[in-house]
Amino acid sequence: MDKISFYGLSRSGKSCYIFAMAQALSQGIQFPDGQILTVKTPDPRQMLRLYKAYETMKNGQWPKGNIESYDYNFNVRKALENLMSFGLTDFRGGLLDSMDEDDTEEQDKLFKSYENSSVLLFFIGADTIRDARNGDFEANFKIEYLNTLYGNYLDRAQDSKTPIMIVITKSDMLSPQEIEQSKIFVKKKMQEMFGVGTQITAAITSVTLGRNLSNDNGELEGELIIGPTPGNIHIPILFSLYCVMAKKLEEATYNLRSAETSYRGAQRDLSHELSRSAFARFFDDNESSIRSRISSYNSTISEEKTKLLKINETMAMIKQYLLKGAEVYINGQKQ
Ligand SMILES: Nc1nc2c(ncn2[C@@H]2O[C@H](COP(=O)(O)OP(=O)(O)O)[C@@H](O)[C@H]2O)c(=O)[nH]1
Ligand SMILES: [Mg+2]
Repeated sequence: MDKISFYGLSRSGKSCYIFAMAQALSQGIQFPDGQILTVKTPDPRQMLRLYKAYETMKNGQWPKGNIESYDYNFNVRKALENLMSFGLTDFRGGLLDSMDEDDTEEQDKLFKSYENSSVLLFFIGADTIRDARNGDFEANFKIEYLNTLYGNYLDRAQDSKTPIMIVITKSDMLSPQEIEQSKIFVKKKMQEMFGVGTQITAAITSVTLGRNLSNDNGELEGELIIGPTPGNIHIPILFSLYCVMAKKLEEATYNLRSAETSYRGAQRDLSHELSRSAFARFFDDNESSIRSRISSYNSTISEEKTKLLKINETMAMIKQYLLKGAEVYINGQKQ
């Protein structure tokens, strides 16, 4: 199972994003070829918890900060075929930036849990960015702190090439122009991730749960819009899927290359075998075992080629969606 890790301080919108995403994507989105992509948990209890949380919002209340951490797992299916299974944890509020001594152990577990992630998603609220742009010290520090957490990840991760995405939440608080300015501001603040020579894929996007949303003592005001609309909520998940598939593509390419090498080696063995005298081969005949090796490499080659073709097709489709909803940089180069 792939792991998608959520970074983000309290009230950055992580829990709300998870509830909205689960609700929107369980209904599915349609690709240009008519195929439907869905993201669903196969666990009835998780499904109920997600649904109840969404219902709370529908009924005009923001979810309360979670006092416990919850694990969720999801299957991503396209035309019913499972493309990816991923797990994510919604950590209890305040754990990531707690300075409480009592939290040290749980916090260490949290930092450790980020290891071996397939993707890192960094959540920053539009309100925080607005304050930071206005020179608010604490808001600036909050963004800075994410850089520190990323440094901590790099320190721990064996594979420091993990793709990352910055998700600006609550984008309904900003005008389209402010969203663009916020992206520029955050990219500058986290410029290490977007620099040349990193070999990593880094992306930035913005999401919202609706229009004119506000929180008045826990009451949700404004318009909640989380239907399967294009753009927005599904982008971080599509990005994750794209990254996981890119990895599968690499694996399949590697398997194909090594099967081709083995195939050529076996072909050489065969011609060597056939060039031996009939007398020698009478006592020690390798032809049939070599031929069966050749045919097994051959079937691996065609299997991997089919796999590659399919992955390529799906990735091309996801990419179209992705580039409409996110800025993606590979090794510092905008795609
Ligand atoms: N305007 C607006 N506010 C949001 C949105 N999503 C979340 N919020 C606000 O942000 C608060 C914290 O969100 P939450 O998901 O609990 O943050 P978490 O601590 O990172 O899990 C919510 O109570 C809402 O007031 C959004 O899409 N738009
Ligand atoms: Mg939360």
